Amino acid sequence: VVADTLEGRIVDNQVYIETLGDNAAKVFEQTEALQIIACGTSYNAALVAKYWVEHYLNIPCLVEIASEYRYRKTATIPNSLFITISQSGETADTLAALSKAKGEGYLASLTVCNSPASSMVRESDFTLLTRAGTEIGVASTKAFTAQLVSLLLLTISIGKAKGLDKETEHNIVKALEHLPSEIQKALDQAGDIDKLSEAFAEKHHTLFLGRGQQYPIAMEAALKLKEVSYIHAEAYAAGELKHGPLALIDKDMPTVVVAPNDNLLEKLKSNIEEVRSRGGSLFVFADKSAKIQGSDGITVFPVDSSYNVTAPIVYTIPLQLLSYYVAVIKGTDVDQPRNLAKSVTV
Ligand code: F1P
Repeated sequence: VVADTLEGRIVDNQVYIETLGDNAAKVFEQTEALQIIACGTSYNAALVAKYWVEHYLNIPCLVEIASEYRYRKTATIPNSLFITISQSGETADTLAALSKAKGEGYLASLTVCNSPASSMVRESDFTLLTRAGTEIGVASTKAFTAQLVSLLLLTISIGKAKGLDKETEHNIVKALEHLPSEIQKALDQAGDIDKLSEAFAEKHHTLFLGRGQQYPIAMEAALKLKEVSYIHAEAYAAGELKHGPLALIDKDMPTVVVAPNDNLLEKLKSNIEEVRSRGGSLFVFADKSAKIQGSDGITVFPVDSSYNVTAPIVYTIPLQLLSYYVAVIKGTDVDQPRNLAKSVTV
């Protein structure tokens, strides 16, 4: 899916996004802020984009859940671009937010969408197709990784119109080119995740922790576990632990930590210790180079990810697989979870 999403969009180390059309570059040149609106998994993708946009483009990126944005009095940052993200392109709240945005003074609207023939594509000025194919399952999985790849391509595209330096663009493109093989390596670990999932199936709750651009990945991992295995799961920015969630830690509360080897790793190691010293059992998805030791109470699952910028996409794979295998053990219907609909049109 990731390879399909990238296919033809990187040529000679440059990003080309044909579905956006020629006029997009003119709008991007004027763009001084982004407002992204989405629901569910698509909202978590938007939160990752916020980290990328503010880090690489140095412009504000506001992210809001569609069902909140559509009903409140909002204020628009001058010269901002309105973006919706949706797998189905038919989600009622996101469509209503798009319709509301038309009277709010945005430069233009753009949708990152998986369905070419959808209402969202029809109603938006620009479209960036995610090309994830048909999602059979109700819970978004391949649409999520395709959204992330698309949002990173979009970040570069906006960046180019706003003078992003060539070296940064080149480094991000290099990371994207290596992504399909990194994803494949993660998929090859499915058997190990299957074994790991046994530790979760009997539990009633799970905590997920992440920092920086991996915090939204922890949120998505918690959402997936909830959706397909019906285990109560919550995600926290690891720095928030001491502001409340630490009270939940005991031997019956597994804590999953997303721990790539980045500039936040040392902080994250202290958070791991905060949980371990209170008797919590930890499952740390860590970069091989992060040198996190497994011990009593700490199980380390190695993840191979060489590029910081694309690490959120790579770490998503084992976490999605974890939900899948827990659901298989519990015998829930992974493709059609109870009470959920593929396209939330009301
Ligand atoms: C949003 C969403 C999905 C979720 C489920 C219900 O849909 O919350 O993320 O997995 O399918 O709807 P969309 O706007 O991305 O189609």
